[in-house]
Amino acid sequence: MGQTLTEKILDDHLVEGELETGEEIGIEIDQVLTQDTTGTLVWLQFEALGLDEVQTELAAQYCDHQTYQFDFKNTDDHRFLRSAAGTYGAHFSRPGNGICHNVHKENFAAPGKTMLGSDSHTPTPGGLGELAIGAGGLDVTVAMGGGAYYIDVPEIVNVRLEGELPDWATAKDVILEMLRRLSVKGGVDKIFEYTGPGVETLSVPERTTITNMGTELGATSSIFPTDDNTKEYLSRLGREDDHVEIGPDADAEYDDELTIDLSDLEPLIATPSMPDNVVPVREVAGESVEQVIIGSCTNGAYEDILPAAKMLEGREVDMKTDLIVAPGSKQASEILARQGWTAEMMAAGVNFSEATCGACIGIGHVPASDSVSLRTFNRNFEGRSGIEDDSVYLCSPEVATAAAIKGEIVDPRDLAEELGDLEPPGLEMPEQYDGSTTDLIAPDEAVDNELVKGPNIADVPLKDEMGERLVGENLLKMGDNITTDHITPANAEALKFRSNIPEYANFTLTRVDESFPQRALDSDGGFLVAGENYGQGSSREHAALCPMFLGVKGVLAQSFARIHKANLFNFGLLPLEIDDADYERIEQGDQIEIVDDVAQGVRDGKETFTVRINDDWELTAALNASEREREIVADGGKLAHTRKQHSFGSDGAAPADD
Ligand code: MIC
Ligand code: SF4
Repeated sequence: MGQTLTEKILDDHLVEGELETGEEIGIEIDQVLTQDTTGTLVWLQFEALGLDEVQTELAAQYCDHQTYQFDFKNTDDHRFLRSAAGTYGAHFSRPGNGICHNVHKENFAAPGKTMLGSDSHTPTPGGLGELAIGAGGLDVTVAMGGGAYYIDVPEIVNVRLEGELPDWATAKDVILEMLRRLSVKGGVDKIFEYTGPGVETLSVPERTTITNMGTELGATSSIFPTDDNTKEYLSRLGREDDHVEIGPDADAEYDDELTIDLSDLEPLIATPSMPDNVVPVREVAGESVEQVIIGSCTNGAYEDILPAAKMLEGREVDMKTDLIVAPGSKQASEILARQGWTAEMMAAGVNFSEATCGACIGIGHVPASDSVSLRTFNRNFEGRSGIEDDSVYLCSPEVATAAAIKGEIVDPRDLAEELGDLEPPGLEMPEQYDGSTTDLIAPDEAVDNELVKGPNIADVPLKDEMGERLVGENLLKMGDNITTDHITPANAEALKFRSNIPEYANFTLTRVDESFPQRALDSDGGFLVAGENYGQGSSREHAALCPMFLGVKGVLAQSFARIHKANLFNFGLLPLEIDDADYERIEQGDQIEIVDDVAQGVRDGKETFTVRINDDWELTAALNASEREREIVADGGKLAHTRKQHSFGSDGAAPADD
């Protein structure tokens, strides 16, 4: 039987286990990506494990999320990251050089490689045939130390693309169509492999828009085969040597299949406040728009900004609307500036930002109260923009620019008809991506060789081994699709404490219940209860670490998002699954006791636990965990577990993780 592309790459990197759907395997990681708001913990944990040199082929540390440096704490984080990259042997991308996924795509993404990144949109280079997976920081730390990455082999879904995109429909509409069909939890534990005749009609930048936003499906990763388009793209980047021809065998068998006829697509938009609330743009046309932002790791590339520039030629941004362009990389900014497009756009009313995540997580350009903001981003979770009752829509650069011109949501096809001379801009790449690389410091150019820690950089808290008894109060009952932005927000006020867990913990779940951190601290510890897809969104391990710091011992949920569940294990919190009826019955404030010797049960492979509520009734909760995850959680988390299993020599000997 032939292999899928995913199976080929996994097979090539397999160090443990059987390549069977649902089985846990260990794979070797070639490349590692970290960014500023998750990277500080990654390096602190690298230090805590006693490792002294990066063991992967390549590691790159980016500074992209909080580049405005509102507080010295952010700047200290960046200085610490530069010192860690220099000390341990990673590339360092300076603040302002661009968003990790964009800069990585331009400089390092390579077909056939595996990558692990401490950011949920790590799968972006799947558009170039790299198998890239987002994970919690501690998993990234261990991989960077040379340890395997363990994962249950996901289902591999064949997404067959047919036809060709019509005018004004874009790659963003392909992924919005996937979200419309499958929802934000439709991709959990799945890898989407794109195949079919439609693939060759899409350029690499279009493919990376799709693989980037595959994360919003909850997917483990998304990947395209390589072809002449990949080769050409790499050669424009000056990296033709990285090209490898890879794809699935003709007789590959998939776990599932779906077809998208590209020629049926039309401009789509995700309405507030979930990326899967997708409708045709025409359904919401006429809605007045006060702010439009073109940028982010999904649609902030040169190829995304140029269409906006072309649409604005000879036109102006509507007077009631602000149009902000936040390029994904400084290279994109530099090339657009040299070509004169930046000046043209400025003259048309565009406000140019530095290359940063910024507004995507509510840092800068917070929308006005009671207003509509249209963004080319990937997430519109309620409140993420920096104001609680926000109204954020997600769309392509073409739809965004049309709205900026008209001052209201409009299908660009209708605007073109109204204006008479508005042509579909299409997709164009520069002859060569020839921006300067001064902001990327290679390991052999490192400027530091020891860690530099500011006063806000604290040690990572540890948890004790799991005991026999697990009891406590139900501290908070939540609904479905609780995001990591609800658990540990990423706005400017909170983000400066990403390297200081005791301080950051004060923000835990305050977006659901302001009194939560204090109540949790005042209690003798307890549990969280949630509905479906708990912990969707970001890879931030803080969403497990902060509750742990406040005394949370476990989470009872109907289901979990993949990365968050791994983070719960990694920090010693028990993720238990409960059914609908028990979820309905259990109430906030209830006393929860997990019956029997919990630690022993976890280690012995017990799959269900009896949970006594208020000494009055009982429910059965399931623990879906591998042997390895059971040992990790029972040891009190991965840091304690890894230390217990191995001692690392001063040569940076690799932790095998089990
Ligand atoms: C996000 O888009 O939510 C983030 C901010 O990039 C996060 C990472 C973080 O929380 O620092 C992600 O996607 O993992
Ligand atoms: Fe940055 Fe937004 Fe992309 Fe996250 S989703 S990496 S915050 S641009």
